[in-house]
Amino acid sequence: SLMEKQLKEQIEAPMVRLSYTYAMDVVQAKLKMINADLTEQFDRQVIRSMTGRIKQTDSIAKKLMRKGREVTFQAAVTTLNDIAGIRVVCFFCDDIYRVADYIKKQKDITLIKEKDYVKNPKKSGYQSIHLIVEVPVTYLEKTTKIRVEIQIRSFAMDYWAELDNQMCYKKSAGQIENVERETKDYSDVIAKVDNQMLELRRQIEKM
Ligand code: 0O2
Repeated sequence: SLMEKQLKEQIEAPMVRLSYTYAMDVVQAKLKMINADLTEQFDRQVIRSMTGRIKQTDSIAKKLMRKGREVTFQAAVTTLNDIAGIRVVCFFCDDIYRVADYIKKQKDITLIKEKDYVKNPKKSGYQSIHLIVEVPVTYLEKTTKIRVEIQIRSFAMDYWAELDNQMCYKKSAGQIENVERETKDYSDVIAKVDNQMLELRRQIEKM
């Protein structure tokens, strides 16, 4: 449609994309420092991997429609928190809170919203911590605040989320009763193993 064409033109404009890229780079640079700090402190690798992406225009359009919003650039930049997204995967489930706390302490990154889907998993079984942060991006005289969604999860939570994403999330299979129940059950099983591995690490650390 014309609206989608306009959205595409505006959201894919070089200066817009570069602003989102810049904000993601700032957050990723911070996370690398946090990782170095934590790794030194605990004498083990804390972050396993970190990835960043800019949401594709068709996903932006779909999400706006899902949320009952107009498919416009204005609606996208004001209502969507995850146009820029970073995923941080930690080895252990206690580390995700350490990373989250360190991000929250950074003076140049403002926390807008926090969702703890580890303490309160989604109905699907999805677990992660989501931090929505705002990063100031200055070019010439003008400063724009760019929002970035940081998803922090354990290696085990990531395994579940990746497979769920491939098989169920946003797909009709996710609504089939036994599929829905099984994915939720496996999420609980994985969370149990995740905690047992953490317990084991703590025992080893005491040895
Ligand atoms: P994609 O394709 O991964 O980008 P907000 O607007 O901030 O209040 P939002 O974004 O509407 O909240 O919802 P939420 O649930 O806080 O965060 C949505 C993101 O979390 C999703 O992004 C997924 O990445 C992830 N997620 C949420 N629920 C599930 C789930 O059940 N399974 C999996 N695998 N991932 C999930 P998008 O944009 O929906 O999708």
